[in-house]
Amino acid sequence: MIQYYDRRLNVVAVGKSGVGKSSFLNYLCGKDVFKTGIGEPVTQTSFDKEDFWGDNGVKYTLVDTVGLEPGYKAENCIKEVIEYIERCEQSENLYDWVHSIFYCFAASDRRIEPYELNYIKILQKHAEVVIILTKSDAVESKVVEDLSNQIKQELGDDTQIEDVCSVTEVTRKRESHPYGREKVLGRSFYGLWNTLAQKLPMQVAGKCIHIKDSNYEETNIYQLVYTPSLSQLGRHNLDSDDREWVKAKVIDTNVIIDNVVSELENLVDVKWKEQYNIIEECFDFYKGVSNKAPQGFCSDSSFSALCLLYRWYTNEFPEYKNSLTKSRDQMAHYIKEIDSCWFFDDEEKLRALIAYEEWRSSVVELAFIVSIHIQRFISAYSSELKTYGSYCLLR
Ligand SMILES: Nc1nc2c(ncn2[C@@H]2O[C@H](COP(=O)(O)OP(=O)(O)OP(=O)(O)O)[C@@H](O)[C@H]2O)c(=O)[nH]1
Ligand SMILES: [Mg+2]
Repeated sequence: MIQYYDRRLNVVAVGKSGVGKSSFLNYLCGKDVFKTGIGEPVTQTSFDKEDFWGDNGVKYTLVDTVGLEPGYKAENCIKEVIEYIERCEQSENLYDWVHSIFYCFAASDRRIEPYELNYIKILQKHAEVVIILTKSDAVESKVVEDLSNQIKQELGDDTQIEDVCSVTEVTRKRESHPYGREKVLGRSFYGLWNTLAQKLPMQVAGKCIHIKDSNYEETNIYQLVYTPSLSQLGRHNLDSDDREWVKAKVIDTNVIIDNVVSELENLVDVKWKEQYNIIEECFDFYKGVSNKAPQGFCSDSSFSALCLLYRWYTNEFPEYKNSLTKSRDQMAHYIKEIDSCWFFDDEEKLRALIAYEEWRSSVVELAFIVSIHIQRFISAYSSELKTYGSYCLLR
């Protein structure tokens, strides 16, 4: 089993300038390490880090970012955060990934604007997002309730939201003391499993979907499902340009299909087994903090999806491959015949068109079946991991 030395949960705080990101991170780790203040954007550099140990024995790495300023700058900041997440994902060690984003929103702003909801939706595609309603001490509880409802209405009922106060503040009107830390740290717990559920299936099967063609450009297996007919492309006259196009297309498609096949083999034989180390490590991590964690990966829906894929691959695929080769050779033959004569009659052209159609339908069928198998595996695997995640967290 792979040994991971530095077990931890990585959390990145994101949000508009001045909402209290740095104060909140200071409150979480119990130290004044991130600079805070009023007015001009205070935090000037992104991705400054601080480690601390939570009371549950879990190590956290907190990451601060520059505040989102309206317009172009905000979009750039979001892009930088996503690039940071992707950089972290390059690592094979799951404790290097970003597990949660704390999207901070000041409750005192009362209503969240559509552009911010949009940022959250974008970030959700890259990591688990917990929405932190900062400065909740400054508003009535009804405001927090309305805001939570608004967010849930827009982003779904299962959106994770927590209201907090990060500072001690005594004014003539009120006396505020920090609260919300434990709940937030508990929520960040979902992060590791959910990142696994989000990333692992794609990491394992992604290469069967995104494939390099003969020009080393990335194409997608679903694109093959929509391989167009020559009349859809306006190439049914088969003049010399069209014939060149058909030849190039066949070469391209062959490369793609060969690559899909070798990736399928890799998925079934190698990659799937490698995953178990990561999953086991994740189990171990959760067992360390919750005795409710299941002993092992015992559901087998992703495994049976993979078995179906394997069965198809060994029993039926050769037949598909055969008919593909046959129709491809036939088409090459007709195209060559047309190529070699100055005047060809309609019948010759028709034979070539029929041959293209036969080839196209074998490509479409093959791509369709592979896509269905891969999709079935990805969704089974992802929901299985999510289920384990929630099981581990039932306390
Ligand atoms: N009342 C109250 N004030 C807060 C809270 N959190 C932060 N503040 C105040 O809000 C101001 C801004 O806090 P920061 O933590 O610097 O905000 P930031 O989001 O890091 O800001 P930038 O670095 O500029 O993006 C500071 O004066 C904090 O004292 C809170 O929960 N309650
Ligand atoms: Mg700051």
